[in-house]
Formats: sequence, C-alpha cells, structure tokens
Amino acid sequence: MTQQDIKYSFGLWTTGWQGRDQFGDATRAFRSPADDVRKLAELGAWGFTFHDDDVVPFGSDDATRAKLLGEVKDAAQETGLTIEMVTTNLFSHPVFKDGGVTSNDRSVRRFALRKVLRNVDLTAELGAKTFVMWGGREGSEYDGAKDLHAALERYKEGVDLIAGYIKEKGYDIKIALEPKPNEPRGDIFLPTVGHALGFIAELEHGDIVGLNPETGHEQMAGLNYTHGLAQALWADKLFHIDLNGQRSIKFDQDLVFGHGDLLSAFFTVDLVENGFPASPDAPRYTGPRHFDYKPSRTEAVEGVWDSAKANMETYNLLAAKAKAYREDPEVKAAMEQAGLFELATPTLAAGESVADLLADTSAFEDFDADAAAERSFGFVRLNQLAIKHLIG
Ligand code: 3MF
Ligand code: MG
Ligand code: MG
Ligand code: MG
Repeated sequence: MTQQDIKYSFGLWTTGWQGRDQFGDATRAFRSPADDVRKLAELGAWGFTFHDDDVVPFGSDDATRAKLLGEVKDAAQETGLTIEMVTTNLFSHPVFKDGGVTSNDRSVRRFALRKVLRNVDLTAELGAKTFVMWGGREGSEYDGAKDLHAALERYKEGVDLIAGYIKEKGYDIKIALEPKPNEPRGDIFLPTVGHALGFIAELEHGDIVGLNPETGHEQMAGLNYTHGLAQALWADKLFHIDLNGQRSIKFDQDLVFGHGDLLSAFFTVDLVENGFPASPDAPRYTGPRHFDYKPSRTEAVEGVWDSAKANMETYNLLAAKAKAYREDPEVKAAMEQAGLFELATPTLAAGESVADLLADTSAFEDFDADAAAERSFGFVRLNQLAIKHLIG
C-alpha cells in the first residue's frame, strides 16, 4: 500500500469536540457536522464515522432527525467521503448513568436496545459495514453495586440480540466491541482486548462480532497496543481500529496519534501496514485507519484542523519509516539473528508426534541447556535499528 492509498477516517465527535471536560466548559463553538465532513475531505480524509447523537441531538423528533441526517448524507455524497462506521451513544444522557445494556434498571436496558437497533437500521441504510459498541457506562464504581455474573449475562444477551437482528435482516454489517478499562465508569466491563475476546467466544453470534481496539485504552491499562492488535488479528477479530495517543496510565488523553508513545506507534503502523514479519499468511488488517482523538481544548478552530492533519501526517511519516525499516537488509539480518523467522517454524516437525518428541533424546536428555542459554538474541541491536529508522 502506498501512502496515497491509505484510507483515513475520523469520528465526527473528534473534530466536533468542543473541549468540555470534567473541570471546564467548552472552549470552542459548535460547528455543523456536515461542515466538518467537508473540511475533512479537503484535508485528504477518506471517510468518517459518528454516533447517532453526534448528528441528531438526543430526543429530536423524526423530522429533525431526517433533516440533520440528510445534511450529513449530502456532505458525504458531495465530497465522496465514505461513512464507514456508525456507533450508538449509550453514555451521555443521564438515563445511562448505570449503563445501557447492563443497567440494573431493566427499563433502561430495553430503551438502550431500542436505541441501538434503530441505529443498526441507520447503519444499513447508510451502507456502513461496521457497527461499533463502546460500553463506556457498562460498569461500576463499587463492586457491591452489581451482580457481575448477571451483568455479563445481560451484556451477552444484548450483543447477541443485536447481532441476531443484523443476521435476521440480512445486513452486511459486523459489530466491533471497543474495550476500555475505566472512564467514565470506575471499572468498565470488557476492559481490555483480551477480556473482549474471551467474551466474544461465549456469544451465540460471535461470528459477526469482533473488536475495535483503541491505542489509548490499552495503554491506560498499562498494556501494549500493538500486542493487542496482534492477538485480535490472530483470532481473526480485528474489525476496526481507533488510533490516538496516550502518555502512560492516567486519564483518557485522546492525543493525536504518535503524540503519546511514539515508538509504540511506530510498531503499530509497522504491523498494520506491513503485517507480521515472519508470518506472511497471517490475517492482516484491511479496514480504515480511523482516528479517535480529541483536539486539545487549548486549540481554537485552526488547531482543530492542525491536529486532524497531524494524525494523518504522523501516520504517513511512520508508514514510510516502517517500510524502510522492513526493507533494510541490515534489519533483515538482525531479525534472522534474533530468531524471528525461527519462531514461525513449528516446534514439532511435520508428522512428528508427542511420542516422537518424548523419544528424541536431543530434545531433553542430551540437550545442553547451558549452551543454549548462551545465545545472544540481539534484540537490543534490532530495536536500535528501529530507533535509527524512526529518528535517523
Ligand atoms: C471513548 C471512546 C468512544 C468510542 C466511541 C465508539 C466517544 O473513550 O473511545 O468515543 O470510540 O463511542 O466508536
Ligand atoms: Mg476513547
Ligand atoms: Mg481515548
Ligand atoms: Mg474510541
């Protein structure tokens, strides 16, 4: 893929964020989502995404809804931008203060499901192929406040109901769950990629349910985003990505991609653009490079667009660096020495059985563990080559 082919998309809630936070009011005026679509197109984006409430304020009547959605659809048509993903806001209105599909209040759960199903219909109508579910309010502050078993049962009931509806309607849509450890809830259910993969395995309709991992969310849990993407790919569940920046374990910063852990961002881009170095047949991510960031509230409108551009520019720069890294013969030799390709060789030979392994004295009885322990893998040299490509 050349840089020109990279498909960038943005959530309308990103550029549209007015800067209201826990401690301060909005620092920017409201702009119409349709105008932001036009501006994103001008900056070179390929697509966009939105929550129902980003475009249609909660509680709007049908005529207002049709009018506002029409404006965004027109802007998409006019600019050629693709609406690639749609998602539901089950977190802003106070009714969702104890969650949507896992609220202790059954009437809220039924309302949440109706809000989601209506949005699934809209997703199909707009031709978007991915439906993200971020359960930001699905969780608790107090362990005694929830029957955790029942909460997971209700989560499963909700996701299976939605996935079952998608199948019943014959929609060409996949669900992508977005893990996050905390914020706004003290603890959010499905806190990490691994938890979400475990959850999907228990679903009835898990075949159309995958993941939308976000850089900062994994990093808020102290985890490695690239490793998370890799495991989602390995499970064939990487349906979508939310790229942004985060500096260590703290509140959700939603910085520009690369403005957090830059070296980690380099390896994220390397994986997404170049795949696994020793596993050419492994699943690859083919979806849009989607940014879910927040233009810092210190910025006026020009800073909003500077930051939107910065996401794409940083990604482009990292893609070029990662390509050069992969093509560098010195890197290839260092990878060889590091045993990267050796790891792709199955541990048992083709047709070899456990009995054969047990009978192989060279594997154990005669194995010189001390000699093997002397191997220097050269990981530091390999990493330094990555650094040289990144900042050289
Ligand atoms: C919050 C998020 C969400 C999700 C969105 C679904 C508001 O930290 O990341 O953004 O990405 O709800 O796409
Ligand atoms: Mg987020
Ligand atoms: Mg975030
Ligand atoms: Mg996100």
